[in-house]
Amino acid sequence: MGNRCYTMLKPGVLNRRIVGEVITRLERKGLKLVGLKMIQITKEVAEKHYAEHKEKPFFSDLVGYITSAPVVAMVWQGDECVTLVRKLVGATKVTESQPGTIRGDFGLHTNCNIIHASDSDESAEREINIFFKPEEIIDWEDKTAEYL
Ligand code: FUP
Repeated sequence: MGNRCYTMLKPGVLNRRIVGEVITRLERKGLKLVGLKMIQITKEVAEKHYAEHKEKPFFSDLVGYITSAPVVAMVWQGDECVTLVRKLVGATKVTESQPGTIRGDFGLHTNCNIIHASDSDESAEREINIFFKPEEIIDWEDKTAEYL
């Protein structure tokens, strides 16, 4: 089964009309999409998700941003999934994310970072539990996996 990564397209992706384009990048890598939904996050859920940043100066802007419009919440699955998704996503700071990565190609401001991806298997588990019920994750059978 490999491991899982919680990935969230933030409001900037809907605004730019590039939901499909960003999902395509993750899909084309060969990762398996096992959970997908559009949701309006509440302030409480946003604060829980970003709890580790509670004391940071950018915290309230971050919460304000991700609750400003719906997000697209996803669970991706595959071998080394967290590491691979983070590579496709690119560095946190816009000045450091390389062209060719999602943040490098589409992001203009670090605090309006357009995509979130779990940074470890532990945070993936925690974040998936915040946003998805077990029955919303479908580990469908991939009969073409051996050809990828
Ligand atoms: P990442 O795991 O790459 O999303 O990075 P962090 O967990 O460090 O950051 C989470 C979010 O905080 C980012 F999406 C944007 C915001 N942030 C800032 O606004 N300024 C910073 O200096 C760092 C992060």
